[in-house]
Amino acid sequence: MLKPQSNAVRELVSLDGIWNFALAQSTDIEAESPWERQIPARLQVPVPASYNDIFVDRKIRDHVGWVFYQRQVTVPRLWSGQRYFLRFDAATHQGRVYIDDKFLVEHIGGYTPFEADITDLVNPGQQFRLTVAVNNELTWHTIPPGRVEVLENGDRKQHYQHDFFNYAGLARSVWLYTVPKTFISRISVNTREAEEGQTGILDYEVETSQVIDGLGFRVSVLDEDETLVAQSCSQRGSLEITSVHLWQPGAAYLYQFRAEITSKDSGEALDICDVLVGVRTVKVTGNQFLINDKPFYFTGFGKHEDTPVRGKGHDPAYMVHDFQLMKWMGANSFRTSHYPYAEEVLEYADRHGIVVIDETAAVGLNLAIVAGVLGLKAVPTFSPDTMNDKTQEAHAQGIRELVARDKNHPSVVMWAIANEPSSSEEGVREYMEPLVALTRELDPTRPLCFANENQANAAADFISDLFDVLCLNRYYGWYINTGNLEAAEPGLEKDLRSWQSKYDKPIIMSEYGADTMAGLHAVGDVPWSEEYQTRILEMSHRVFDRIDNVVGEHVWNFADFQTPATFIFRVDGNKKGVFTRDRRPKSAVQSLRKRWTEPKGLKNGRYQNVFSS
Ligand code: GCB
Repeated sequence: MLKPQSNAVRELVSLDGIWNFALAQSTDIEAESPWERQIPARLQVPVPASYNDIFVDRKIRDHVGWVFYQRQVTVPRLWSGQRYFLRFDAATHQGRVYIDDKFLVEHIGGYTPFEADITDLVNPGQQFRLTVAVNNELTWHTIPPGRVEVLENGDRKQHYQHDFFNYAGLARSVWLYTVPKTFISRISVNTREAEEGQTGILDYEVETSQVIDGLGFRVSVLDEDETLVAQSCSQRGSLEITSVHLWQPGAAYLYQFRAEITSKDSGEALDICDVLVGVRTVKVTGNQFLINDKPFYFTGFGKHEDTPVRGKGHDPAYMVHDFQLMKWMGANSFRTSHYPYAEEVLEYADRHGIVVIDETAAVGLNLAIVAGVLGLKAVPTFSPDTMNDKTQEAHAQGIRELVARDKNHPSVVMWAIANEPSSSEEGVREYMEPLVALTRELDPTRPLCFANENQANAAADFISDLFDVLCLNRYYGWYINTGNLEAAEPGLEKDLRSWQSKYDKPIIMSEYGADTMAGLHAVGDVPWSEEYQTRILEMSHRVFDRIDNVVGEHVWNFADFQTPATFIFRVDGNKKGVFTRDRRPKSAVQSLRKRWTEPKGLKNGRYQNVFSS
């Protein structure tokens, strides 16, 4: 889905700001129909932001079910003759939109955009009441999954298996935008290098809202100096860029790919749509991950979209600051754990040469872990009563929407289709195999991975052969061998070697680390101290350097983040960040920075990090 844009022929109006807000009084929102009237301004919320931490009322923070957002919107009179759309960058986890009294559109899936054409519903110059109902409930048939329990007093409680707070609402921007009557509706660009290297090839396809008989069409590619480097009049084909500037990790170069519908007579542009593309290749060969045919070593983090007050609300200041901190440390990459991030994040990564592993919201497909933590009898994860065909279909839809939104971003080098699914349980292969096939069909150019959890070790796991890269989440020294690094080091090494010898695929350590209270210092291996976090990371690095197939290390986590209140083993959230939630460094940052910017490179000089000083 194309991101809306403003240019000579398209207009874009932000509907961000302060909206009126109300909680649903029951589960039957049709009976309440709040869209039929003005929601009073007694409660107001900012958009974009999760609503949970904005108020002081626990009933709002922990509300389970529907909430309503409302504001007035006017379609400019000058938009006559155009088509106009409402676009929501995300509604977490389900959104229903109403224009005055009328239902417009529904979308399920909390981290991907949706939109609807309202041209035939609202006239230019007309004001309308825009109401968005947003539901935060997670069930066995949503991605991520969860379960709602009805308590004795009738209150409803949301349970879920993932380790981050279920922030909800309109956490990303809302837009009103125009396109001409006949418009460009989809652009897909894949890039590669011609055999001889100096030439870049763009394989592209442009869809229009209707067949453009009687109109002209052109695509043009401009370099960063705005020089035209390739052009064509065909809606699909391949374009060649000679003396191409490749998009490289740490040294981005973006071409502007412009599609235009034109007047046959004058050649004037009737619609214009731009996407920025980078020419680069990604490949897995043997035990290497290659970007532009060069072995790449991932340094960086699993992250979260999580900041104080805003929850998962997209915030450009935090976004840019996080990228600055990562670059300063020599982090060349991150994983969008555990859901697709705001598209602005990918645009920034494209622009600055940061490599991204792009993950779906399929986290918590694992009833064994929670049972283990709480000492309960495990319920089967994959069964008609738990994760079933409907869950799989929601997951497939999540993959379709992720690939559709992000496939043109050069920063995205791999799809992670799930985090820690129960991959040693019966039924996992039947569940995952079709999803792997679907992702490969949607995008044959990028490798695939999932993040594997410790219980599904190399001997027990049923699905790793389906993937290109082994991403392992391991907590030696923390959940395993707590406080005992002498035992943790050989344990981690044995574990990694077992994967290496079984599959001989590239291995990325997609999570490792330790909870750490900023300011707690201790001599010796004292869990929660800053020194212990550093020592766990350094122990892990010694092991990675000894294992050939390890091609990357993503520390869990970049920053501390909020978790559900019911997790009493968390103190105001997960503290595995190397930065606090307000982005102050813990001492591990210096050790990581030293390793990742070491001029002699990583793995005894085998890999030069792009941010090495
Ligand atoms: C994991 C999960 C991540 C958790 C982390 C932890 O394996 O993938 O979501 O936050 O462990 O800190 O326990």
